[in-house]
Amino acid sequence: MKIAVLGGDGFCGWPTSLHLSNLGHEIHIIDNLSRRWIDTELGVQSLTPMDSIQERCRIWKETSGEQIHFHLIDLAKEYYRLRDWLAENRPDAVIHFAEQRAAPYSMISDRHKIYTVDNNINATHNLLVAMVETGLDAHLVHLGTMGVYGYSTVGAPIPEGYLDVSIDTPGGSKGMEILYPTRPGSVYHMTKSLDQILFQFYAQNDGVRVTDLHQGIVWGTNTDQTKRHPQLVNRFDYDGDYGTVLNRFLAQAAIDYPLTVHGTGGQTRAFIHIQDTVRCIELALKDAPAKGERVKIFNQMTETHRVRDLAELVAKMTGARIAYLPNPRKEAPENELIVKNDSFLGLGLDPITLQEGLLEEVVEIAKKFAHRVDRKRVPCVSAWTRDLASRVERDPEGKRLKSVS
Ligand code: NAD
Ligand code: USQ
Repeated sequence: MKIAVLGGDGFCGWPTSLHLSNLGHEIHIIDNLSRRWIDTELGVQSLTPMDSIQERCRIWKETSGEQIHFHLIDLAKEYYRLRDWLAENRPDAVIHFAEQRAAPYSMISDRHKIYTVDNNINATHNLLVAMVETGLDAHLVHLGTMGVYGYSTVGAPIPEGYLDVSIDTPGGSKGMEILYPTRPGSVYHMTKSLDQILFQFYAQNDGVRVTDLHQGIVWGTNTDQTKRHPQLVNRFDYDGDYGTVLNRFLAQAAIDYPLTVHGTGGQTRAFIHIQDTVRCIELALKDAPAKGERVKIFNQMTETHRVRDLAELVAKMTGARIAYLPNPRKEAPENELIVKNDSFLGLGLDPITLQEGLLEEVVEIAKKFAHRVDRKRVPCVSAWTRDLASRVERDPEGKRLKSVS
């Protein structure tokens, strides 16, 4: 297949591009490299040394013999270039990773909230309009998030996207299927909730074939392909805005920094290893919806864990100390989470779970590149409200915190 990977320079997009190229697909990465600019804005860098996207593609060609093409296009701002690229290249599938994906970044200030909404909603909407305008019947696979469901404990498993409800009408009770009600916990998560409505509309109105993958928190860094050459290494975010919880704990343990648990650590979240992310996308591509079918929604996660349990696991494994900190986020201090993921299991996913070996591999990588860590960039300082900001004063090493952006 000819596949456009939008956001293919990112943490999930790069290993997915390599995985699909390795399977023999023709890969075209489209990216505006905004994630690299945000690193510059925040004064931080990937823990692993990433080469330019052009250099990464050159090394992949040398290593595998396969060509990955790169196109610099801003999906949110360059509608006509995107439309013309799709019209000319007519990919069979489009994988859409290209959004601002950090909840803390989306909550830093009014500017960051507006940027996140403008970027994410325009990117998704421009893409859908361009597909309709060019009559492109490609399968659109979008990376959404488990966070659209919210984290209030309902006591029932979270279904894959849809909920059967019964409505009281004057003629009696009537059954209906609706999108699971969204309850986003950040401006970023809110954009993913809005994306769902855009997909629903264009699937219903124009027959666009969409699969929306509600992905949990991705951990790990290497995949079978990124391991093939040091310059194919994946990015690794450890900082307080982009670093996600388990990878942060593993990196913190590697640099002898207290593990930064927010609040009691009673938050339960869904997780998936990066190797399973790329495999799930391969599986989703093989199971495209038909024209006119409703949006397919899969929960792309393999297990759930409580934050404090993860911290205890990493502490036991490495001897790290745990710091329980005031939570900068407005979120339930404790929640239960049971999630259905039957679709991917049915398609043959054999889940990778938290094995010591894989956790240790991340610690080893973090130790190798520990000299690249700026300890001042480790704490989470982006607070959800002004009230919460007043509580987030000191980092776990006792120094006063300040925002960089
Ligand atoms: P990332 O920030 O590493 O990668 C996103 C890529 O998209 C970057 O290379 C960036 O430059 C590009 N991009 C952003 N806006 C763009 C635009 N307007 N035009 C062109 N390119 C643009 O993020 P990631 O971790 O790889 O996440 C990829 C997707 O998966 C995101 O949509 C995210 O919401 C979703 N997701 C990620 C995780 C996770 O734990 N990392 C979990 C669930 C869902
Ligand atoms: N947390 C800590 N300590 C930390 C960092 C985080 O206790 O040092 C806590 C947070 O307060 C939160 C939980 O860990 O309760 C998860 O935080 P996270 O930053 O790992 O994940 P999140 O903000 O939800 O976002 C990440 C990705 C996002 C994706 C989402 C999937 O950045 O792109 O959509 O995971 S999900 O969480 O399933 O919605």
